[in-house]
Amino acid sequence: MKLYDMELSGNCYKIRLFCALLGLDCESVAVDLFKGEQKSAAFLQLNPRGQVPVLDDGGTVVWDSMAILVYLAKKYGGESWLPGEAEALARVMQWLALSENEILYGLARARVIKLFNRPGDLAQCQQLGKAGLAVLESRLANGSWLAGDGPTIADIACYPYVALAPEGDVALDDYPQVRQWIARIQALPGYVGMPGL
Ligand SMILES: N[C@@H](CCC(=O)N[C@@H](CS)C(=O)NCC(=O)O)C(=O)O
Repeated sequence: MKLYDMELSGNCYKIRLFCALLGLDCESVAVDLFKGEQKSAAFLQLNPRGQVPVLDDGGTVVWDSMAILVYLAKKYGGESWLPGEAEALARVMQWLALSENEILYGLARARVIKLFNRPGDLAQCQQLGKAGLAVLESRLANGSWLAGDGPTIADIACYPYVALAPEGDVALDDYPQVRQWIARIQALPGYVGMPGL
């Protein structure tokens, strides 16, 4: 299994983390985003969006971190990571939606504006990110994990950019439940970190 990867990308880290938790061997193939390798003709054959992460599992190519988490959970993870029952599956999907909206366009974007000097409205991203954190905080006041009694891919999808929020100048001091949830994820057997975590 190969992951087209970038070390500082939280979206790529989601996949490295999930593979580690599942005990899967995954070779990392570095893609240099600063040189624009993700827009090369060869890479666009893998992902027409021109983004990492992309997974190649023995010729099955899947792009987008959310889709890759679903693929890995279904193929190698089992029911606990992605349940099939209607309500339980919908609960996971709710948090995947949050990960691709408030977390990606809020917290992750604030981080790239600060860390990589990317253009964007920092204050607006921080405000959106905080709205997402408030939703997480209220859920985690009533449960240890986002979508059920144990960890699911919802937790893996939300975790990286929430834990990295201080790199976008969004402090986690006001979100004690979120901080405890971060500690619970970091205590999972097989957990691996990334730069900044
Ligand atoms: N929704 C996508 C977002 C992927 C994404 O934004 N990837 C970034 C790195 S974190 C990227 O490749 N950026 C380079 C570009 O867009 O040119 C996912 O979850 O995989």
